[in-house]
Amino acid sequence: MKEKLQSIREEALRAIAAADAPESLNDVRVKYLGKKGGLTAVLKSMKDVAPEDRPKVGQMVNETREIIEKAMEETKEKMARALRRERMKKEVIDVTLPSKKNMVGHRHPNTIALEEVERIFIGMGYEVVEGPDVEYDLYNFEKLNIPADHPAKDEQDTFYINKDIVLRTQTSPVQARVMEQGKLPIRMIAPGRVFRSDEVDATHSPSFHQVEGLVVDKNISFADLKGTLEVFAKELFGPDTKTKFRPHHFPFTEPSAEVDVSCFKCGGKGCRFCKGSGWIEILGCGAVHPHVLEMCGIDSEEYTGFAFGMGLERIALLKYEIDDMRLLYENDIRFLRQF
Ligand code: 2U9
Repeated sequence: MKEKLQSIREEALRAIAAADAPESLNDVRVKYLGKKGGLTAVLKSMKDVAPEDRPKVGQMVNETREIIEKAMEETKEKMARALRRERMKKEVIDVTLPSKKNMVGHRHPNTIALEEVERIFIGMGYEVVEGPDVEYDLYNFEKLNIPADHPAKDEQDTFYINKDIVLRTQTSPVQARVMEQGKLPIRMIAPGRVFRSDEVDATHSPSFHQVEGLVVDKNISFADLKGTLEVFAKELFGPDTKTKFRPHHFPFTEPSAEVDVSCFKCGGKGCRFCKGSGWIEILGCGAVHPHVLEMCGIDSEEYTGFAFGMGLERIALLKYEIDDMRLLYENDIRFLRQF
């Protein structure tokens, strides 16, 4: 019996030493310590051992089992340590690698254009004033010298909430409200969303944005208007930009003009971008009509003013050479992330 146990122990220790993975260690455990293992077989043959020898044999079997289990445990830990070292080598993190780039949002071209226009006029001492999108007909039209029968008031151009209330077609009502407050002088711009019943196409949208400006003080002249808009144009489109004032008509300003800037692509020689003219229209302006001053409670004998208005999308489209306004509203990330 002693020789048998000796041979089982040596054979098991050899098998443990030869094991190269936890699975083969387990095979050894099953083969020698399991229900059908060598040691269990010896225990089952105990009935053939003389009763007086059984305690001794049982002790020898237990000693053999302990030796095999200890060897297995040591080998198992050695394997685990080797496996951990292997993983530490493979799964090393290079902390010097750049971090994963998170998706960062982008400012919309309209926002960039608005912030640029606001920066220029705030730099000239203007205040930025906002007002309601839903506006009384009184402020959107009548106070601006747009009489009841004016074509702009027709339903096809204006969204009416009811006969007295509209979606504002321009941000001018904000200026009228400021003038009514009677705090003079005024130097302000009014950015905001406006609404016109237009079909959507490459240059029109029923909802778009405007920036209008208003200066009211003593002795304000058309020369002040020209000088102000020349500085604005040079700031926005570059120091070599030239401006041209073309006579025009608006009910709320007299005299009125439309302003062109020399094409910033060809410097005024004429190209595809400016359709060969060398000039690009950017805004309208004029001296505030005295009747508008009076309707807003300002004495037109003592005070004069000038005003201007521009479409914000038009500025953005020009500055970024975008040829279709609809791109500004489709929220296509491939377009927006370029800005
Ligand atoms: C008051 C008095 C006068 C605002 C002005 C324009 C000229 C103008 C258009 C530009 C493109 C509207 O977005 S657009 O279609 N606007 O040309 N706007 S003068 O004049 C005012 C405003 C308020 C009390």
